[in-house]
Amino acid sequence: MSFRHALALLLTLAPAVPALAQSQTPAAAPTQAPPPAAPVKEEIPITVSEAWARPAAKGGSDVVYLTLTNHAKTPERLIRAASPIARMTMLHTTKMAAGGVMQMRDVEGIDLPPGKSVSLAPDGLHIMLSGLDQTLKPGQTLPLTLTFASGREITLLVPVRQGPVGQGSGMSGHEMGGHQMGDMPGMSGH
Ligand SMILES: [Cu+2]
Repeated sequence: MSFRHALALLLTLAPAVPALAQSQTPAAAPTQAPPPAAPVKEEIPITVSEAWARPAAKGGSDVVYLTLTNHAKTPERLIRAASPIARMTMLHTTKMAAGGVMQMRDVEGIDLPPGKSVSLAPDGLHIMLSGLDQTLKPGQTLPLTLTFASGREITLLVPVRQGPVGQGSGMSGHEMGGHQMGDMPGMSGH
C-alpha cells in the first residue's frame, strides 16, 4: 500500500523533474541534490491508496475502487478518470433504487474536502471503464490517470484482483445487479 502511494507520488512528480534540471545553470555545483523538492511535493497534496480493479474480459467493462486523501487545506475535486486501455472511463455512484434494485449513475465529480479521505468502494462511488482493449487477470495492472479540478493529474497502475476477502455473497449479488450493462436502463447510451 505504501509502495503504491509512493509510486503515485513519484509518477506525479516526474514531469516536474526536467523543469528543475533546466533551471539549473551548467556551472552549478553538481554535488547537491536540487533543494526545491519539498515545495514541489506540497503542490500535489492528493494521495491514492487502496486502489484495485476487478478482473475483466477484453471488450468488456471493469470497475476501479480506491481511496483519495486530500492533505491540503483547500477543497479539491476529482473530475475525470482515463485509461489508455479503455474506450471510455466514467465516474459512477451506485444507489439503491425503488424495489431494492442497485442502479449506477454518472457523477460529474467527486468532492475531496480538505484533510479528508473519500473512498470509492463497492456499493458506492467507483470508476467504471468500458471497451477494454485487453483481458485483465489478477496480478496484472490497469493504467489509470486521475484529473482534478485544479488541473493536477495522478497516474497510477491499479492492481487487478478478486474482491476483498470476507466479502462474499453480497458482493456477487451487487455485481450481477450493478455492473452488467444489460440490466441497466439508461446505460445503453454508453
Ligand atoms: Cu458503474
